[in-house]
Amino acid sequence: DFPSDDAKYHTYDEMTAEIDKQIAAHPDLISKKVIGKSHEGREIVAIKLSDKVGTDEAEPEVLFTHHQHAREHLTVEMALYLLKTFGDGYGSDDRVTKMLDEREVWIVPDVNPDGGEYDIKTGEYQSWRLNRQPNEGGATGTDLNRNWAFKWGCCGGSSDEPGSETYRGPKAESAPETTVVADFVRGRVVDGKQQIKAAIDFHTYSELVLWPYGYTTDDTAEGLTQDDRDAHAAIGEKMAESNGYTPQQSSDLYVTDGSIDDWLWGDQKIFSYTFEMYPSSAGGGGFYPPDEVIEKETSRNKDAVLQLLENADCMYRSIGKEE
Ligand code: 0X9
Ligand code: CA
Ligand code: CA
Ligand code: CA
Ligand code: ZN
Repeated sequence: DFPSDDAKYHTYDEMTAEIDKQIAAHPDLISKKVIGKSHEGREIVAIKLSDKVGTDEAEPEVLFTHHQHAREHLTVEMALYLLKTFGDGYGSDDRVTKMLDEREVWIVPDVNPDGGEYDIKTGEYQSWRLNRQPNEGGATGTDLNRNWAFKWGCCGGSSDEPGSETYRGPKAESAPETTVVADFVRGRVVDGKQQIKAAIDFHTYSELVLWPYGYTTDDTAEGLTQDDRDAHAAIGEKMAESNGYTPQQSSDLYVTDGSIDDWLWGDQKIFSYTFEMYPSSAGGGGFYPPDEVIEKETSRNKDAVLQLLENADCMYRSIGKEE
């Protein structure tokens, strides 16, 4: 379990109970489906929020993913915050109501449940990042955010050594957790069209809003035109204005390959962002900020999330170009 000082954080079971409670309170608005299982057999779920939640309507879809990295527990709280804010805000909060009427929101609250549970198992944090899949040679774990099937292992932005904190796995999508989420995203292609238009993958920490690509420091690249880059940047900068994070291309931080944001854009043409949440530096608690900050640091992203939803029908409007 979490250390008693941090009891407000949710374990996997507590997260599941909270999701089920929100669904019971708002059955017309929230549903969930099990999209697959982790290496150790835990259910990975996708929560859907929309009016007429039981119907696949022709509305832009937006995806939020959380907790690829085990020790980044604040991102699960971010998912639960979104669930509560949208569930309870429908009918009273005008922006929320409009977005649930006109969008379909998907939340994958826990991409790496095995790693997350391992990190808190002893009651003392383990600083664990990876999943819990064994490797040849004895080291455990793959960095899920280096395991995606776009430019996998291309560019020195990951490691081929089991035991490394950025071990990319023996091949792309070798981790079941990656495949489960990738299959879910691929499954949102209906009549040849990807329904998901935009996405945020939540991490901690550094207070950043990042956009593709991570594999190259070039601003544009194959499949990422100047307009694509400019629209990512325009909306990324506006979102960062609202939460006070720093906006930049992800490779400005450091080069990565096989990360989810590059795959979402490069393979699926989904506008994709990585948010690095609180704190801005190790001084604020690093990967383990105290539970007292959860409310403030999750609600801090409400406006940014609404902005992304509001732009999702036409991301190019942000640069004065309708599609
Ligand atoms: O290295 C990562 O995967 C992310 N940082 S973290 O400290 N949470 O591990 C940053 C990923 C940003 N996206 C890309 N660089 N593509
Ligand atoms: Ca506390
Ligand atoms: Ca709907
Ligand atoms: Ca739909
Ligand atoms: Zn991370």
